[in-house]
Amino acid sequence: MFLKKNKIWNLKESSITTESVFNSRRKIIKNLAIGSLVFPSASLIPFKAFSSFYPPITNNFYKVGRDLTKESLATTYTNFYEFGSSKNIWRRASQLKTDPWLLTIDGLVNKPLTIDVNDLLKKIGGIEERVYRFRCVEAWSMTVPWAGFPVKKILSLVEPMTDAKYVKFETFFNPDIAPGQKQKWYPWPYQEGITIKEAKNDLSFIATGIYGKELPNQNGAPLRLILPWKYGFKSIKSIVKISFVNKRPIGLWEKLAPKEYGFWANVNPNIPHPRWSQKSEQQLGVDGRIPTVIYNGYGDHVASMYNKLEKSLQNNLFR
Ligand SMILES: Nc1nc2c(c(=O)[nH]1)N[C@H]1C(S)=C(S)[C@@H](COP(=O)(O)O)O[C@H]1N2
Ligand SMILES: [Mo]
Repeated sequence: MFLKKNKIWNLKESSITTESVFNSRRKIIKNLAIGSLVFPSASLIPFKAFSSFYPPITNNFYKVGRDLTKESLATTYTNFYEFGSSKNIWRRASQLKTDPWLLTIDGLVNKPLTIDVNDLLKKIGGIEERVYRFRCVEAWSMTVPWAGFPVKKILSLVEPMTDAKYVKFETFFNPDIAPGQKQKWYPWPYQEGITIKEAKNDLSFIATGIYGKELPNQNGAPLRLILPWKYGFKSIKSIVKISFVNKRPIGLWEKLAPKEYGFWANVNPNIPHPRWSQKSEQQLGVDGRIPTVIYNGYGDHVASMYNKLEKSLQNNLFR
């Protein structure tokens, strides 16, 4: 119907099946100041102190088999509920000050750390570029070059203790600059979690850049998680804290709607979201839909992690 005649990246937020449908069900009046989207030129993206790390060297190990999404789409059609529940919050997100930016790494580690992101990148020894597919639970997808480093480098830095079972990530909390955080029905700050095993997987990535430049704020500056075999909501933006814990973290979406947004959230076309199918996806900027692939096509690298799951987590398998 509507979706066939209109491209999702041109649609009003209210007309697509999104996480925000949840809001309308709760009779929340959404802040929809939407006309048509206007795309910025790349030159509008501000440069910060760690621009000296760019452009990064490309790591071609992971193949995508798809064309890159246009940069103007990937940087203007974004989910960042701290700045509002519509996709076109990119202008508003420019209010976030991302330099300096302190990251705290704590919990069950031998060497806890609070460090500025610039110093962290120096300590880690620089960044690399990887092109990944990215699939949102709302069934849109993109293919973009991220710059950053594997999550496992954080583990080498802080040395998790043996009883650390999960890694919990937390976004900033600052309602003065992020108006979405004045909406008290969300359990701010945005949180997400993965297992230690997942954190050690080479695919798990912390992005600091996109398209050969630093991340624009709307894509999660100055550092965000990227887990290309999981639905996009796991890829938490603008991280201020990483904690090593022994209890399974509960993400913001899982807290709000546990039957719809579970812990694993591995991309799986055979398990529909309770309110829509996951069988196919709409690539940003590309006409027509393509079939969605299990683990978003990364099964060779990740499937073995899910052979033997803890009993308590099995009913939370893919959602
Ligand atoms: N802090 C925070 N991180 C977040 C979100 C958010 O609202 N807040 N949205 C998530 C969702 S639902 C998706 S699909 C991706 C979108 O990433 P992108 O805007 O860079 O495409 O970010 C994820 N990370
Ligand atoms: Mo998403």
